[in-house]
Amino acid sequence: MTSVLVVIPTYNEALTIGKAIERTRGAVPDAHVLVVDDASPDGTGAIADEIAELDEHVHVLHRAGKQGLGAAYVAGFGWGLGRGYDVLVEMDADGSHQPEELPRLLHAVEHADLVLGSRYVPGGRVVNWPRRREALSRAGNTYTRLALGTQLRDATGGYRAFRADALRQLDLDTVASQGYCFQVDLAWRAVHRGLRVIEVPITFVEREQGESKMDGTIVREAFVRITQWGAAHRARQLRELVNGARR
Ligand SMILES: Nc1nc2c(ncn2[C@@H]2O[C@H](COP(=O)(O)OP(=O)(O)O)[C@@H](O)[C@H]2O)c(=O)[nH]1
Ligand SMILES: [Mg+2]
Repeated sequence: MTSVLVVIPTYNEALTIGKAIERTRGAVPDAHVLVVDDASPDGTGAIADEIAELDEHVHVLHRAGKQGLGAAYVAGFGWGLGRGYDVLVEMDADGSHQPEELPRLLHAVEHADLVLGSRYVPGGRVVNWPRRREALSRAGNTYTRLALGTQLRDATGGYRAFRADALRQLDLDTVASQGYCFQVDLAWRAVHRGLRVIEVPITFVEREQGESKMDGTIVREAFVRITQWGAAHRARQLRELVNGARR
């Protein structure tokens, strides 16, 4: 049977983490959950520890301080790959990603290397997001498609399932992306390697409790890095074209 680890990064999610774990355990009872907490000042890590003590399917990885979503996932994936899970899932703690949709992602990853939960394919939806936030997300995805020349509709989303053997091919030790461009980074690495990446529709629901950690630094990092990856990709294509013409 396939063993599944759902990795949930947290920073100040004391209000949401309990519910996220409970819903995940209910939706996919066989799966294990790993909370990766960056020493949240609001005590999220201690709440997760209490749950883990009572439930052997729940684990907690404590990190020294806030180092960004990307670093938290790299650490969580390392933990899970080292323990031999077959499938690793990314999921937010804040209720935006609905655990009840996870069985569909897990079903899809039986025939793919990476499944992206997608807000922007037919059937996908965004609920309660301020219009500005949705516009930013859509613009980010359009820019990503143009810069990298991919077909992906939602490369910035954070609800995904990876096959472990696919994840091992993505050279996680070289990932430097800290914020949400971590998501684009991994999707791009997977596409670039020729892995099977598919999108399945999800309904993303804006959080009702706690606060978003999204800020201008995260948006700028994403813009700069995606532009660099795109330029490097175009330069490579151009070199191949010139070399091909010479031959
Ligand atoms: N461990 C860790 N988790 C983080 C960090 N930044 C964000 N998160 C978590 O990543 C998930 C998505 O963040 P969120 O603020 O909801 O982003 P938004 O949905 O784009 O507004 C949540 O579970 C956060 O608690 C971080 O620096 N470290
Ligand atoms: Mg959120």
